[in-house]
Amino acid sequence: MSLKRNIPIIVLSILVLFSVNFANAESIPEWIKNNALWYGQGTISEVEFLNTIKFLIENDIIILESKDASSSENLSATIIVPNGNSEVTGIGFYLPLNLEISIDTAVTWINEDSFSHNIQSQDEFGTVTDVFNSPSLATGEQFEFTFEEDGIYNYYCSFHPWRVGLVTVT
Ligand SMILES: [Cu+2]
Repeated sequence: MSLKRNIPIIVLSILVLFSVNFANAESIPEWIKNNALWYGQGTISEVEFLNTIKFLIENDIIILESKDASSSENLSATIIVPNGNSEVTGIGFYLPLNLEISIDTAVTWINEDSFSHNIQSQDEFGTVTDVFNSPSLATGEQFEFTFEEDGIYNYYCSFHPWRVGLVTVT
């Protein structure tokens, strides 16, 4: 297996796995530009070429930021309380009815109904718990809660107790 043939794949992988910030291109030393040229011409070895990339990373000329680290800081999801949510007829389910999220996701309920609602966590027997409890939310108001532990969370609206929803955290 030729490392040289795989260099473009390796470099592409770095670009995919990380968001790469190239600092000022003028900060790239001349000898590195030459190394890239020489590597393309086969004058220097693969190891020497990789060392130039290593140099760029170690000297913060190529700045790698892990996408995993940056995206886990702002996980978020939304549950809509839609028009018709107050009615007992079966329309107006929470959207989505069962929200599936990862730990540390901030969930925002948005009341888009013309009636006020609240969001009250419940145990599996329907008893209100103090995990998350919103005040009364008028039309357009919202409530946010961040789920820090896995589990299946039931909730309902105390004004319209037939209206139940689920958040599944894994
Ligand atoms: Cu309600």
